[in-house]
Amino acid sequence: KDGYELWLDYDKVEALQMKAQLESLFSGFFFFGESPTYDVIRKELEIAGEKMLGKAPVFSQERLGQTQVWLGTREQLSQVLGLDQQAQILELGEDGFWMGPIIFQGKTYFTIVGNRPVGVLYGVFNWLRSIQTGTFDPGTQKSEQPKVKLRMLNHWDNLDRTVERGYAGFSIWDWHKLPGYIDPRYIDYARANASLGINAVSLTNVNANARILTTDFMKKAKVLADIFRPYGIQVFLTARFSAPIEIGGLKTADPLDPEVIAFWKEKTDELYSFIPDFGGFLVKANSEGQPGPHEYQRNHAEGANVLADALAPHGGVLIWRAFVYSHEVDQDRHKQANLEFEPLDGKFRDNVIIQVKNGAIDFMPREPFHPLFGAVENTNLGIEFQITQEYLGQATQLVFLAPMWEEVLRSKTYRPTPASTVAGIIDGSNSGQNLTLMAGVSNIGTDRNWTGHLFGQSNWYAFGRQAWDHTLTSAEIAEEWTKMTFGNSPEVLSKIEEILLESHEAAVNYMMPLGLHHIMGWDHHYGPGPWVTGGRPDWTALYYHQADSLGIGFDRTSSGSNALGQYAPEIVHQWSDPNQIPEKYLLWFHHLPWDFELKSGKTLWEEIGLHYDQGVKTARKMQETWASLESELDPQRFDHVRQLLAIQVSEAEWWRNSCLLYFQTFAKRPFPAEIEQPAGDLEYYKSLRFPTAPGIRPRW
Ligand code: BDP
Repeated sequence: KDGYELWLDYDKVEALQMKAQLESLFSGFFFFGESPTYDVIRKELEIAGEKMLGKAPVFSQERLGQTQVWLGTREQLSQVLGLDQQAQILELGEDGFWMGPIIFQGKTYFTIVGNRPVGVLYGVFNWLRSIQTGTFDPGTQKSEQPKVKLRMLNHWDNLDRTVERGYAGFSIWDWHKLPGYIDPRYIDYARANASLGINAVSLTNVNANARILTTDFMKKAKVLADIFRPYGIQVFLTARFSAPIEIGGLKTADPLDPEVIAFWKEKTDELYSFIPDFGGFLVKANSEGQPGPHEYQRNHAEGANVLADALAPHGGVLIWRAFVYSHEVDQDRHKQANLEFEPLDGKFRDNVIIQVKNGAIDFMPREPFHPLFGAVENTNLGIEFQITQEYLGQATQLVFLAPMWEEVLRSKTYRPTPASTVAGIIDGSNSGQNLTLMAGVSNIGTDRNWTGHLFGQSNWYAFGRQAWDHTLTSAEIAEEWTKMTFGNSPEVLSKIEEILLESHEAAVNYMMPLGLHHIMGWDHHYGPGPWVTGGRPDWTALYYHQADSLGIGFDRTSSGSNALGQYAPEIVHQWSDPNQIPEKYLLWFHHLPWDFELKSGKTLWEEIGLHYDQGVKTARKMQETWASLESELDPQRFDHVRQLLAIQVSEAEWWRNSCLLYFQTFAKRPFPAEIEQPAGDLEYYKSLRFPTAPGIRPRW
């Protein structure tokens, strides 16, 4: 077992009763119609049947006779569904499904229905999952529909196959051999995504290359779109704002210039001639050196709308990122997105979604939610998470991200209504928006196990499940993934779940506890770098932690940058007070004396030490727990994770020692007696260099 099969390795069903039931069901599937998606379902049932029962499923040609399972759309099954039932299924929307027993002429058929074939596919994957997790009951009815319309992976893949912030090898898109050669991985990738309900992918890096919009590359992208279509997956591409100059031969990319408008229209029309269901463009503009409308004194809405107008006749969506900041702006970086986007509320076309990172800085190990959520009323907002662990241990560390995403999604924004949450804004229930999006920056590459660290798979999985249903808890997702990946043994389950669920807090503790942020290594972002200085101030650590002889932390209250003022008054009120703000966000918003007393009665300096030390201890505990599973797991996966956990523990120690020794130079206080005393000296840690750390962006 090398991890290639992901969570779709369908264990043999041993329980006798379940086995008998499944053998019966697998002896007769009938599809009420035809669709390329049904071919995909047949293939999946073949894989599952072989693996779970050791035999191929039987696909019958007649509705009755030997048939046990019915599959089809609501329309296809209209003759056998009651009117009420049809109405209920219709309510489930484009991607929803219903499953359960239907009694027809005295015989019971286990039935899976969607409004479209892809709904049937989602139902089948859900059914197979329920078998694998031991929750399937053929007698009960179940229906689901996703909470968010676009459940999307963003690949930061370059055309030369390097991956920005990729830690799992190279890009799986082999542009050189496309369109002629179809790597079987494309199909396995589509299958994995569909099993979670992921229905959109942006193939290329947000730091975009205009060449992707040339005819040659459109032909290549078309092949991928054709492969993904039966799996219900739409293709998006990143559009470089200066493409009219770079590949259009124009002198300007001014979005209001008639020739530029014509360029985007022609390019878009051409794309749709190759990919009739093309999803749309994803754009990073005027951020970190990327070109954008500001070069022409136009704002983000003027920039976005020209692309949106080109897409609109085809039903396409324009996703414009809110990740904008500039060191030339005399404002705390935290505030810049709101300063630019709040005044543009209501100015974007209906087919525009603003894609907002979960927090205002940049995918830090923990961030309070982004203040744009709740700050605009007439703008579609989507959320962007980072599945690839750029700031969370890259591919050497096991960090399960579901708890972090859950924390953000459930955060109360208090706007537009007092009960609003981030999840309620992005799924439309609080905001009223119809166009909804959850995006995750992919962690997938050519490594045999897809994600570098085997447990990176749990983050791909968790993202897909939360995008489908953000009410699932991290614990539920951890349980599902563990059962699907390692089987149903109670001991394995409880130990791996424990590891998963404590891993994020552990990483926050040994990297950036109590609201510290952006203190990682320069550029590659690998390892600690609280001393990083020089160059752009907003890329240094000193800008963020502000440690001095008096204390530590970034004052973002009204006495400082007042970024806090961008949140709802309820939050401003609570978080302005260092005694009331949740301590996990303390130093994000407050600069406090080293002797400031925390809820524990200990000083800030002591608590910083205790948190770092606790992080190391938990990492060691994770390592021990894993070691205790040796006899329960296959040697290949066991050893892979064992080795990586040893690296993780040493990296946790490295983080703790570096940060504590460095902060001590300001605090000038001894370390708390109860922690392991940081070994080594600061100069040693500062001298370490990592020229081979992967995933650095190409130079612009
Ligand atoms: C940062 C990454 C950088 C990305 C940027 C982005 O370090 O490589 O280009 O995010 O989201 O976290 O655009």
